[in-house]
Amino acid sequence: VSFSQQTYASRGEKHAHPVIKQLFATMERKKSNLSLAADVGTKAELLEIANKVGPYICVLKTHVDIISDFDRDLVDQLQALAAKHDFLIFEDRKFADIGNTVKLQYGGGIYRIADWAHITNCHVIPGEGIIHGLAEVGMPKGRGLLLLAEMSSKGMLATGTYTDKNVEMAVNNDFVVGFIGSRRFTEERDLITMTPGVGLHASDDALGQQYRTPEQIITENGSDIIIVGRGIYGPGKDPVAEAQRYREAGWNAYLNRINL
Ligand code: 5FU
Repeated sequence: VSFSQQTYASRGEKHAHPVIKQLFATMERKKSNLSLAADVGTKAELLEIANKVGPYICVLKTHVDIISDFDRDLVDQLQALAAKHDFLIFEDRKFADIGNTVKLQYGGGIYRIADWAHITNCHVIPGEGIIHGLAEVGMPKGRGLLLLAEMSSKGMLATGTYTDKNVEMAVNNDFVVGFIGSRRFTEERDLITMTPGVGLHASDDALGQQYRTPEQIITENGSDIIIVGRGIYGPGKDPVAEAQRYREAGWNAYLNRINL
């Protein structure tokens, strides 16, 4: 039976990676396959939305390098919110350099991403060494890595053999727990997919972002988690009401899938 037809709970029980075990258990407890893309510019705004929307999400996705007043206290407070509301933290860093450099970027600098992000991601454009470099830092800390097998934006170049190579590298590296992309890519090791570019009735933005619905992504394509940003906190929106809506839409799409 394909992993797409199994429950998150049963996949979590069998999963070999501690982060994904924890993730599936959280998803089942909260009945949520929703990740919030919290692209706000200040520490106060990030903490506010994480606290408000936290009860409805399984993963908080961050871009820490857009926070103008980032500091260590932000990380401490985010971790406290992750514990309070039961969610994981995914820093959408998109590493893309040689193994030795990404090692320094992941473990060090101002952000010290490996110290607090359960999950991060990378492009495999430099070759497999990028995974090995990140694994040296992240594996001992029990972290997990997603590969950018596809992107959501118009004209993106991650297609065909490049996408296939992502899948091959993921299967062969235990530090990799899944993909960013639009669908389920493989039945090996239950590698998960998280999908950005999700909107209930959003039109594509002016800078190339393309949106699909939770039904297309979860029910039809077999992805595991929807990532939603502006659909939740865009102009004029009530973030709590929208998060509840997306959580319900994502969960119903999942129920429809496992009942197929
Ligand atoms: F890898 C990707 C991708 O292919 N598309 C994306 O949109 C990541 N993203 C991120 O998801 C992007 O950086 C934003 O943080 C988020 C989408 O936000 P939106 O407001 O829902 O469009």
